[in-house]
Amino acid sequence: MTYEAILVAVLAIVITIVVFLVRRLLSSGKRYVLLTGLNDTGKTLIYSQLVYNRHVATFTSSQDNEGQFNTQKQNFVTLVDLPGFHSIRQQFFEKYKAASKGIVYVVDSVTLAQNVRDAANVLYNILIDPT
Ligand SMILES: Nc1nc2c(ncn2[C@@H]2O[C@H](COP(=O)(O)OP(=O)(O)OP(=O)(O)O)[C@@H](O)[C@H]2O)c(=O)[nH]1
Ligand SMILES: [Mg+2]
Repeated sequence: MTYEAILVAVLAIVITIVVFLVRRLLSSGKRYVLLTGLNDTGKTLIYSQLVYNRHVATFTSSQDNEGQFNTQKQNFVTLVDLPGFHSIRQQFFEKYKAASKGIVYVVDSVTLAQNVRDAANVLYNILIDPT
């Protein structure tokens, strides 16, 4: 093997390590998985099933719920159930979006046909958010 080939290989390894470390550093502050969507789509119900393993009677949320979900691989994910009511939905999304590593957008297949325009708008605004 020539000297240049060894140099290129070492350089490739160094770049890979640097990219890996930078990505880890950038994602280290991200710890939430958000449950969002229109109101009455079943977010709080899904949250209570995943966090408490219980099916509860719910009411329209006016606050956020934060809890730990234990995945099959014994990792804990901090799940956040956000209120879906239109006048408060955005403020709660703003509160968590920068620290979120994933977003679950919940739609209710029964009511989607009536709400498809709103559901699409809210999803579109999430997808174009530069954060
Ligand atoms: N959408 C939906 N609702 C269900 C389902 N099964 C039961 N529900 C009931 O429908 C209601 C809506 O559920 P929630 O989980 O409170 O809805 P949400 O998305 O948290 O609503 P907001 O907090 O207003 O954003 C509750 O009364 C549920 O118990 C289901 O499969 N889909
Ligand atoms: Mg709710």
